[in-house]
Amino acid sequence: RSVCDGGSRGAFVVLEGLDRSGKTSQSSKLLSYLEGLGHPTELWRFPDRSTSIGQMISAYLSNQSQLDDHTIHLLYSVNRWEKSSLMETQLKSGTTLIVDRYSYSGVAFSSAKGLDFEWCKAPEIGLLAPDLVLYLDIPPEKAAERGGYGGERYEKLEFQRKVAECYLALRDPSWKIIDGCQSMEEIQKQLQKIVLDHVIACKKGRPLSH
Ligand code: DGP
Ligand code: NA
Ligand code: NA
Repeated sequence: RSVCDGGSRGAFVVLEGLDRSGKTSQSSKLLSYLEGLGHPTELWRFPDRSTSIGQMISAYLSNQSQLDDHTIHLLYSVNRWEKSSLMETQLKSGTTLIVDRYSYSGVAFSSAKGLDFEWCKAPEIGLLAPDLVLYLDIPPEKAAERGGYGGERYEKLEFQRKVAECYLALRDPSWKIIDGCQSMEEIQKQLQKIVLDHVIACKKGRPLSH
């Protein structure tokens, strides 16, 4: 469903990958890059821990609370839904959004626990669709070596291996797969080119869809 009247708008760009794949650093570099070129840009991330739902997710991730796998799955989804109208407003006002994780994390991390793949996708249906999905591809072993696992619930090699398999099942040909083992500079160079192309296409009125 197309919701845009064709006017100039921002691009909705999602970065996905395993924990420690480098998404967060690359996202902030993209923000500076686009701002430097004069494109209004915001950095978003999911889970957004600032809302009350986000605080429940954060408590779960730091093992301060226990929740059934289905329950936490739905909370992550609610956390995206509660931000969706603001997201749409910002995009339509011409702001590009660089988003660190989205529905794909939702499906990959929960189906890695063994939840049904289709069940996991269901609550994401109808959310705004990104214009571009960038996947930072890094072997789970390599991510684990980066030594930055902060001790949150999912930051364990065995689990990240399963997440990697689920991302693979989820991938579609429109995703841009970036080799996350390259240098930070090389990765940023590749991301900048792809993202700028999309920012320009969206400015020219490519429709926004659900
Ligand atoms: P981050 O703040 O990006 O480190 O994300 C926290 C952790 O939560 C990370 O291990 C990835 C995981 N995660 C992110 N989004 C979702 C989601 O929608 N569902 C599930 N089950 N896990 C998610
Ligand atoms: Na994390
Ligand atoms: Na992260």
